[in-house]
Amino acid sequence: MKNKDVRISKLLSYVLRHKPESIGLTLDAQGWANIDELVSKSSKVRMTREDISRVVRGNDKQRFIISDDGNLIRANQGHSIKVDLGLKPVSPPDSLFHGTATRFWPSIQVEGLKKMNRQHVHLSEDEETAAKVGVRHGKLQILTVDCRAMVAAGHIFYVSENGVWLTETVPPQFLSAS
Ligand code: HQG
Repeated sequence: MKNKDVRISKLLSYVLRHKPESIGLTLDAQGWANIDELVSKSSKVRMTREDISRVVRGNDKQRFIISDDGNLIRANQGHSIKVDLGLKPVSPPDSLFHGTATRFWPSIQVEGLKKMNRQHVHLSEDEETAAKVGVRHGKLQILTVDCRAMVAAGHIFYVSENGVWLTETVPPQFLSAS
């Protein structure tokens, strides 16, 4: 991705997931922002509607989605602000993965996986994706989540538009280090 597009993508992540008010933007209850308003309010990172649709199409993780009428945009997941993504419970595979840093493992073993600043704990279908998520934090630690046992214990899973698995919390008894 070009430098300019990376800057746009980062700005979109920041305002659509975390701090819309930083540019005076308001999201609706479902997390949607009006694209024209976003274009006019984003003064530090200048962008056009065309820039936005190019960044949304080319995004490696499909982080954003544009509404069918082309007027609205929202992040598919990763929010720290409260939005209702309208996610429906989905039956997960038997196992999912979570990539984290080795230094977090002692505390995770005691507390389980918590959602920290986000709305959900994020889990991946394959170890490769989990590894990419984990190395962002330091020395990689991959954890395997026993979803079968979690479902049996009444835990609920969701999957975002871009294939990230989401759940409220993963208690330590469902985690193993690999
Ligand atoms: C850790 C990126 C200590 C947790 C990625 C993680 C993902 C604990 C960190 C998405 C803990 C939170 C989310 C506990 C959890 N004790 N540490 N009890 N419970 N943690 O960034 O899952 O590029 O909020 O293991 O690709 O790393 O932004 O979550 O290391 O999909 O689109 O606390 O963000 O996507 O870190 O990443 P994060 P995450 P984007």
